[in-house]
Amino acid sequence: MVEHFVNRLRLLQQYLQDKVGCQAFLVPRVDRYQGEYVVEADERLAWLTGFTGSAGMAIVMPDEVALFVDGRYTLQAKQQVPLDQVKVILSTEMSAFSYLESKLPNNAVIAYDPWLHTVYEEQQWRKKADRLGWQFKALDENPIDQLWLDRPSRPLDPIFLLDYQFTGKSRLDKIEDVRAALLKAGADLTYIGSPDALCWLLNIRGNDFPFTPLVDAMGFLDRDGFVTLVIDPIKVPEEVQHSLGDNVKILPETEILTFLRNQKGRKLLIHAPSSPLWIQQYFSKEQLIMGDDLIQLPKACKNATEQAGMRLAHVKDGLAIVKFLHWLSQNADPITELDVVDRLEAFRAEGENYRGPSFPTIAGCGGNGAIVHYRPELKTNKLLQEGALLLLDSGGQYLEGTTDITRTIAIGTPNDEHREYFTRVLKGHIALASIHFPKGTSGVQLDVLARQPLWQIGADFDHGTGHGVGCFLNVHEGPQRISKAGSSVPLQPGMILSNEPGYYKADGYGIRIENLVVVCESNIKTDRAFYCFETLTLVPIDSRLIMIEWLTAAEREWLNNYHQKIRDQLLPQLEPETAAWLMEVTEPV
Ligand SMILES: [Mn+2]
Repeated sequence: MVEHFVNRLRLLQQYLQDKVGCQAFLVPRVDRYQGEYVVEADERLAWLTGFTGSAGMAIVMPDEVALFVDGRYTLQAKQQVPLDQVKVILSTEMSAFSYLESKLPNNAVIAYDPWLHTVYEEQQWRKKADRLGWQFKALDENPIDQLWLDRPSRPLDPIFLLDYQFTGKSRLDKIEDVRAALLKAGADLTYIGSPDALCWLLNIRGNDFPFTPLVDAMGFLDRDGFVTLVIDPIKVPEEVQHSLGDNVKILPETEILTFLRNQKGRKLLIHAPSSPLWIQQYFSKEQLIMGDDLIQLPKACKNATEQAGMRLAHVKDGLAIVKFLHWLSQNADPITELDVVDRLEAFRAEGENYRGPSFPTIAGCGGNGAIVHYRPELKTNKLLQEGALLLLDSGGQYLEGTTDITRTIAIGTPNDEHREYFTRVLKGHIALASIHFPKGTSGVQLDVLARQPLWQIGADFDHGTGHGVGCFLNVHEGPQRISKAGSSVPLQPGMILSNEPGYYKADGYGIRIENLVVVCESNIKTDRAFYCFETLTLVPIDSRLIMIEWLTAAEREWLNNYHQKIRDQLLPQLEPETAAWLMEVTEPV
């Protein structure tokens, strides 16, 4: 298998030498949408090098290839790429550009595909390029696409409309709001390069990407309220086109160049971190307005219908996981991590309007649980062993909403170390879940609440505490976030985030407790605007792992109220045996 990649790399090096004439060519993992999941036709980095991780970039030089990955992927990259051809480099130890600086002469030519790099990236390059005299050369065709003879075609699945009962706001109302912001920014049109933004705006969804119901399309919103939807027309069924109405013009990708050339003298608003350089090429400096993504924030603040949908999705998800946990507690046969993944998926699939997992399920037993981005495969698959902890992080896509939940489950009897760390993680989780905070507070200010019980003993976890979550969209979305180097965007009512502190002991175990929360108006008596979180996730927390005597009265009350809420919401829909089990594991402490 590895020989494939050796051959492909050689072919590319030859092509670059013969047809491009450059000292380096950049091959990022991202596609033109800069998203987390890409369609098969855009898996260029994997095709070229064998590396299948979700982030990374290769630099191809005439006699050397380097692959830059983050800490999650060094091991995986070294297993997948031909190591005698490709040097795997940890990007936090050396950036791609420091590396280039050590390798390339002044005045070197660095080639790139302008669809795959953003305006923001280019601004960063400029600083280096000017000093070193490097020339960045945008290529009209990606050389990999020329060499990849059996490249899969782009997905042709039809798009579908998401009904008002799920979206709670019409396409026209959304367009009108975003248009108002566009006029305020003094622009004539804006580019919509994130498929989730486009899907939200037009109330459409699709089946093009794994784990997320996005459409392989981009768009432009005009100051006159027209949306140009750049998509293969074959993907738009007649009745959908009819419903989209006259405000939405379908434009085949082959005509995008003509469309852009027709924008003479008009001002384009672009959001530098999400706009590909390709778009920018067709506008003069005077025509470009660098500004905000106009859709990200309104999309993040879920309306009442979306919030109700997210609650309903969490009832269905809660039922599935409770059935799974009950099954697990009854099961006496040996089971593996992959059995866990399959069984959980089968329970989720019973839910109405379920559309599949929202990301690959993480089921890590013992030491596997300590690998934060682990996902079980045949090679790593472990039996669940007596005395170990199982970390189970999974989520579902339902027409009503998206879920993401982690539970840590004791297999048999946990030891004191497990219980002590679990209890600290739980205390942090509860502190964040029960905080009231003034309007204007951002996630970066709240992050420490979830870490304090760990910091107290010199422990920590190396991931964010919370990410934004879309509504039947991406399981990871911005601008809201709760983390150390957090976003400074204030948390606003309707935003949905995860609350997921953890603790990991390498080769030992992983602990994480993750619920989704929605930002709400606080009911404490004050003359200021105060917000709080409502927890959406409805799955019991394993009380065998809690040092009850370590909890304060308020923490015990939170746990008991949480478990009571789960009983109220789930019991009416459970079979007697499962209901009895749920009663038992949600006994007040
Ligand atoms: Mn999460």
